[in-house]
Amino acid sequence: QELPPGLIAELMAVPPPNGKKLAYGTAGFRDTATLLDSTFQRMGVLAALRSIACGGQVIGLMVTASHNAVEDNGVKMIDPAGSMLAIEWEGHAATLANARTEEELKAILIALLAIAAPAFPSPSTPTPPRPPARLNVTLVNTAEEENTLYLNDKCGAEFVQKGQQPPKGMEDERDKGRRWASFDGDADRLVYHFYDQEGKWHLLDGDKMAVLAADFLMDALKESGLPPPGDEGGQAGDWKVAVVQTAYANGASTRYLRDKGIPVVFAKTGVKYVHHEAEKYDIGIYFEANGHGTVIFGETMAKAILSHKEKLEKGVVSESEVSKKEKIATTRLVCAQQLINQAVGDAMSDLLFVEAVLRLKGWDIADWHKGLYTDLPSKQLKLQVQDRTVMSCNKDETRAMTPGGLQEALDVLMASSAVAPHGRVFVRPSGTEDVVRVYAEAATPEIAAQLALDASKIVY
Ligand code: 16G
Ligand code: ZN
Repeated sequence: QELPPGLIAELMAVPPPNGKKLAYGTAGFRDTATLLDSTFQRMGVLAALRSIACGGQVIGLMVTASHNAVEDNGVKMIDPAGSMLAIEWEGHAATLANARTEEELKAILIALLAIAAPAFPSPSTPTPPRPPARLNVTLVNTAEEENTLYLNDKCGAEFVQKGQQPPKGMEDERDKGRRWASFDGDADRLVYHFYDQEGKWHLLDGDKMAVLAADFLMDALKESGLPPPGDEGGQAGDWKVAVVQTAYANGASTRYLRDKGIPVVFAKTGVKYVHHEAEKYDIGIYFEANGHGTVIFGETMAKAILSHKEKLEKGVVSESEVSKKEKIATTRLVCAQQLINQAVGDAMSDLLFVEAVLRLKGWDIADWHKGLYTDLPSKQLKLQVQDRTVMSCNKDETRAMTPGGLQEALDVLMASSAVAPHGRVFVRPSGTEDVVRVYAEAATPEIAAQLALDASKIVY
């Protein structure tokens, strides 16, 4: 197995930036655009190798810094199923990105070729793309509309969700009661927002979607009459359903789910962590507050739903009112599975799912906003620190492990009667920027802001 002639020379002509260690982070490489030329070129090469490793299937490269400002850039690799690059390959990506000399480059590429093509598998045929569906939407903040508009500049899911403010272009929207959605640059985040009757603006974030999805799917599951897993003796409740949240989930959403008997588990921030956790369930629902998320159905569950649907259709179960209801609910489960992108959170399919659920419930966005729970006010800060790596957290990032004494000091803050009830604060090092993030929530915006400020003083 040989490298294509001239490849090394081509790569050597675009050296990596001096004195910079490039890392494949939470979602690929992220940096100032001018530092990433060599990385983009090399990820092209790596994508070819990954494709060989996957039997010739299509590999994707997403080129954008997602929600970041236009000076930032990013590149992440997508596996054939549409999911994030297999974790074992993240290390290969970093090694390749940082190789400096001709010898290093050669060694790593030959090693990767050997990993990718041990037995020269024959390429499989890629699945043809499906024809696009039509949806009647009004687009705002498009590049055509205004030449000076940059990606994510005063708009986009991050601007709206983190800043808790409407995007640019919404000035005339008060009193119209319409619902709006904001995506991010690579369309894997979605948040909704609207102005109510009084002209007050409201945000519906990932937590609101998680709860809407969980409510809808739990109801459908109950009404479907789906038999329990296993051959006999089980109960319908033996199916394992859970919502996976991160520490950023609004406490009111967690409480609502638990009160309804829907299990909630926590995972580290980042799609790959929450997705991995959700895979442990028959139905795993995950949405980060920032709008990333989806629903995944386990294999046993997916099969059980389909065979139940067949049984109902064949009339094996009697034609009663009950079975009519069961049929509708089962069809909803089947359709939800087909509509939702189970490979990864996808703003477009999430939007279609939300639209469908609202339609079925007969809800407008105000009903969705009021009908489930009311968000606790929250406040986020980002702190420039000398070295964010001195800070580390436990597995689900709900507690700081180092530096020593930090969590204890935060615990003292949370125990204070001034923040009771509902006061909660946590800190974590960002996985995408050189900062430490602080999140606080409490019964009022003022208390949340004060709690965030007090926590920042402890960090400094
Ligand atoms: C990335 C992650 C997102 C996470 C965010 C946290 C993906 C596709 N994106 O954008 O899930 O919420 O990082 O950023 O995994 P932070 O570590 O800077 O707070
Ligand atoms: Zn994104």
